[in-house]
Amino acid sequence: MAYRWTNRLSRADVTPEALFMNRRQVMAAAVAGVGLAGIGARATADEALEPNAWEDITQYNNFYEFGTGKGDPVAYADALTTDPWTVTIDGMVDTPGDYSFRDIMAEMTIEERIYRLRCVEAWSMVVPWNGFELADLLAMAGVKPDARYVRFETLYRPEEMRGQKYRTIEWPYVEGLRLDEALHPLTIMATGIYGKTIPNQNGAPMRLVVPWKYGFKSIKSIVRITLTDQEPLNTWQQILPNEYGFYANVNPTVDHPRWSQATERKIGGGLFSKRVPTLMFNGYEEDVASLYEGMDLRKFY
Ligand SMILES: Nc1nc2c(c(=O)[nH]1)N[C@H]1C(S)=C(S)[C@@H](COP(=O)(O)O)O[C@H]1N2
Ligand SMILES: [Mo]
Repeated sequence: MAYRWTNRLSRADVTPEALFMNRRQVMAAAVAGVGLAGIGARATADEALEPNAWEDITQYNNFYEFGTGKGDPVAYADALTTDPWTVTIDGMVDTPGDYSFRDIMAEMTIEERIYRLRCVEAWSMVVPWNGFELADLLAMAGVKPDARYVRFETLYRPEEMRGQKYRTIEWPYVEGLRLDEALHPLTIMATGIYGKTIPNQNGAPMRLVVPWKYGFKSIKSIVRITLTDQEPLNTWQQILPNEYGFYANVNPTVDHPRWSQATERKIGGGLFSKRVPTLMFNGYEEDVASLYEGMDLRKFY
């Protein structure tokens, strides 16, 4: 605990809560503005008026379980029952079993971590998470020496997660980390944001946060954690292997095949604000670069 990371952000850096919660509407309003301005003065004044980027931002969806429409998670996530909640921890652990979320919470120490969140679609925010280190949870179950990876699964419950009635992706949503990434003190399980219990739309009751990786690695509403010696095949890698890899480390020098990763649009920076440069490992280079020493980050994207 009390781990000090290099890139300490402060309260002043945090994306205002209203913007964090209403980012879809904010972005949609920005696009409407662009539409009205046409290619007039206002549009040309915006150096970053890239139609594709706008489209990527407004059409992003960050909780496919509730649908692919941009407002779906906010509109439909309330239907999810998060109490009681059971997390199965299995595979290469000493004490596999079903752990109730309440029991987990009773064991863990909750602290605040202010982290950057950089989506693969080139937008970013600064989020004050509340949570505990994943390493502490894994220690509860006891990791066996042969384990090398951790595989995570989101709940599959189509009665409450209406997006799961459609085969947009192969359910359940799956993510994975190498064991050393999972045990890194920056890696947390978030149970709150902005000092409150985490809202359903953001992955209640418990979601992963790995701040040096693209947002899609931060799997929401986790029900299963499996220790394994096989590299897990994560959802986006399975659907679009040329675009999304296993590692998904934030890296401004490795572009997505369809857009640049050199810069990002900071939510809260103003509707027509300049894009800001994307930082290597999302600004956590000093903390995590050693995990990838000698690896070709272009190959292991
Ligand atoms: N189960 C699940 N987890 C998910 C997603 C998803 O669709 N389903 N979207 C991911 C993506 S692409 C991002 S950017 C983050 C967004 O988290 P936020 O909505 O809390 O900002 O959640 C990630 N976790
Ligand atoms: Mo994302």
